[in-house]
Amino acid sequence: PQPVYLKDYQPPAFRITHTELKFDLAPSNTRVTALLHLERHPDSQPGLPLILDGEKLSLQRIAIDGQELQEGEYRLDAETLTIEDAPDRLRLETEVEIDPAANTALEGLYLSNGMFCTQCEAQGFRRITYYLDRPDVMATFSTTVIGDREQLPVLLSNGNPVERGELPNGKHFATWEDPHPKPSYLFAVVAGSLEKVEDHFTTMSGREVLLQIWVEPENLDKTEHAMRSLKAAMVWDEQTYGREYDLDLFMIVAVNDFNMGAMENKGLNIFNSAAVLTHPQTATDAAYQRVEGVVGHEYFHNWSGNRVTCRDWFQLSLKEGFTVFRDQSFSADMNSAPVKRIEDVSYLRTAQFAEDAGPTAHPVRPDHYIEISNFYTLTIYEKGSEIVRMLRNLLGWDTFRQGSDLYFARFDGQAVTIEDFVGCMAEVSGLDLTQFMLWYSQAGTPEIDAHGEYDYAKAEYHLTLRQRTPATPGQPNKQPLHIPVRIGLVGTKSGEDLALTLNGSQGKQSLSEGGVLHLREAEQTFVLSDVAEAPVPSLLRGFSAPVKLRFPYGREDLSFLLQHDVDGFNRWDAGQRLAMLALDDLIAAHRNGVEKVMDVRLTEAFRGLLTAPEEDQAVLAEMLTLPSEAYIAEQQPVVDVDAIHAARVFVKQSLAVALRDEFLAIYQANQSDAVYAPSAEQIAQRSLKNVALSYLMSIEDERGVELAQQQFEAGHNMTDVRAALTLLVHSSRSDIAEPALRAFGEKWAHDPLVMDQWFSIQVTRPQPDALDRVKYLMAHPAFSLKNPNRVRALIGAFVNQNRINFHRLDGEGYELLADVVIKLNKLNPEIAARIITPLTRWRRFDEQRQALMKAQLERIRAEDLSPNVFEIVEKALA
Ligand code: B3K
Ligand code: ZN
Repeated sequence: PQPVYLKDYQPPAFRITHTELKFDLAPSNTRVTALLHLERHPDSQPGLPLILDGEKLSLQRIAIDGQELQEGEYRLDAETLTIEDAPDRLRLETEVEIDPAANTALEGLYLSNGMFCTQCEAQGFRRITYYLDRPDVMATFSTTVIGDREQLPVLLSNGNPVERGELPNGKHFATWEDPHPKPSYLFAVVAGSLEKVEDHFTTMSGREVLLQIWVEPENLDKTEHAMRSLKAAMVWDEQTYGREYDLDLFMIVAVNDFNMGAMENKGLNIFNSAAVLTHPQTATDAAYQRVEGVVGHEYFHNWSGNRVTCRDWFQLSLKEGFTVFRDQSFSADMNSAPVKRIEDVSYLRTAQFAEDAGPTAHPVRPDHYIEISNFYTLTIYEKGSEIVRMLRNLLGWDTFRQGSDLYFARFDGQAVTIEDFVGCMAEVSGLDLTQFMLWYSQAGTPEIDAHGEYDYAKAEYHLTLRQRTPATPGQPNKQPLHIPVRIGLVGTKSGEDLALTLNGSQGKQSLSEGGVLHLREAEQTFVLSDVAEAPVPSLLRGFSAPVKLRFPYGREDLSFLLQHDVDGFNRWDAGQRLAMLALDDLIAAHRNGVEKVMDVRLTEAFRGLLTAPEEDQAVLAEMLTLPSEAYIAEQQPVVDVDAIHAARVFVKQSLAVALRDEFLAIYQANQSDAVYAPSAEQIAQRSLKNVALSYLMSIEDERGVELAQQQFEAGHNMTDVRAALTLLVHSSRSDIAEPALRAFGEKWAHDPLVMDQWFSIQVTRPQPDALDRVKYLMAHPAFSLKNPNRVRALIGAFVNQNRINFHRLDGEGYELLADVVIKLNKLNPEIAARIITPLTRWRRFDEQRQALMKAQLERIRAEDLSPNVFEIVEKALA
């Protein structure tokens, strides 16, 4: 397979003004008739042929302006249909046959549990019909869906329903019209035996919108939270961004087999059932929050993505980075804002930083790709969101909002580029964002080394920041970036924030508004004057830029910030840094075979957290959570899987022994019999209680075991049940693990989303039998390699969240993953190319593991590979 390059972008030779589609649905032979109203693009060179995309289609008929084409008047290959001498204006009619039942890739039209559905982004539409399948070709659509009346009573597509009726042979049809021109990737069809819940929304200008959530009948009681989230998202986007919904109908459909979380098809969002269904008995707090976030995300795409879309797929972060930023802000407003920030940053710093440090590192706007499906990455999404957040921080909210308004007004109905977006921000603010654009073109995580000096005599604080971005594949040399560094100086005597006066080339300037330093040079010293007392600097507040910042903090400094920093995020981060210092020592001790000794300062810091009243209980739960093994691994030059695990267990157990009564008190103080609600307050209580329980269970404290068992048996809600079950199953005692596991498995055998949790809990056990369990469970009747949720729950959880067992020194973990990748490569290349990720990181480990991982990558490379897996494996071995 050949790469596509951003620099080769050409506008399309033709455009499509209107698309008429007819689907005659049948599992193995669906007929798709397409009538495309085409005309030559005014900017294109004359005489260019008409080249349509099409894959896995069986062409039955082709006509131009009613005239059947004969062989020789068009050309077909595996990926295109070419017409050399197309007129400047034409109506092209094609009829193709496709096989949804055989579609295990879940791209294009496929069957899920007897229901027809589509996934077209990025290039799935070309598996439905011949088309100009690129985002800068936008057309209005009129779609007729024909299906069996009994088996497919519900027939949906984008836009508004305009007609339905009966047909011979037990069939019926429905016709839909979407008046908003859209690219093919936003097209959708759904047909099945579905039922709906309905609600209404009145937009800010007073228009009535009908809201529908379509699910399989047994899930009708699991839609309430999604509906509430949808209405909240609609209000939020009006109030926050001035964006109103633009059709009379908005539909969400829940589908069991889905590669991603959800898809923003115009007026007809299709969701992975895991991202829409909730019930207190079956979904955890995390699942509730995910549903709220994903419902918001897809809804927000209606403007950031659909009304204004991407010119080409290199611009993917234009819609994804901005929309993630929007959904993160929405969730922050609905729940605890500091906790949301902590969660998002934790995710970024573990997973995205790891991507940046590995062989698949790429810029937020890549300049080439082989398979675009491989670029729905943490870098495009999460780092892309951080870039938009930096713009917000540099401009301030009000100006940023003006820029957003300008962007939507100016480019409504168009397919545009990242320059267009940033250009609006530059225009409204007057800021020069030329250097800032490097964030989109340079891969890798910038590193900042910070040094501070307090000059008593002059009452000045000198902060020196040195930035560098490490080399990434294809980018050996990097330029300095424009980095917003939000800071505070906390007085060591007063414990309070000191006023910030920047003494720069333009004289003294107050930094009180936000305290953002603009780092632009490779090395820059900032002089802060009138600093009345020696301070401890609080750097990168709110994680103002996606960088690694090093500062030689002592443990006293960190304990001090943990107590006094007014920035909730940095207070948490100070705790994480303090824990990291202790963990580093213990990792070294483990490696050197020296006795491990717990850092009393960490114990005392935790004692302080547990006993001093903390206003924000949700933040407290985060502060009591130790850095994950994945995060610790990110900090190591060579990842020592066993030492990391041992050190973390040691810290956890030491804290549990020293603070047993305090944890018990926290547990008891947060127990509640209140009726379940996914409210910020209740979620905070539950997480605090369950963190406390996890400490007690880490030492298998008798009282702890008793409480975990009680909590499991009480069955109050899935959050508590799952937390308790995890602790029981992850313990070393099979006498408490097995009965609980069995009871849970029997109770929920009928619910695939709960069985996913049952799979994950078992295969993330730190006990040595975990790998055998994975193999055993792969043969379980509830497991299927064809279902992405099952694959993620069983295989994904094992390879990503059970590091000591996946990285077993006999290499069996690696072999198991390679076996799965080889099978999925044929069934579902998109999922195969994702699940392989941990193997691609082989250079981060010791020599022995490197060799074992590499051998498995080479074994995979010897197979007949999909472009998806090929691209990733080639990069990993390069
Ligand atoms: N836009 C979709 C991405 C689906 C692409 C899968 N190949 C999900 C989202 O970001 O909303
Ligand atoms: Zn998205």
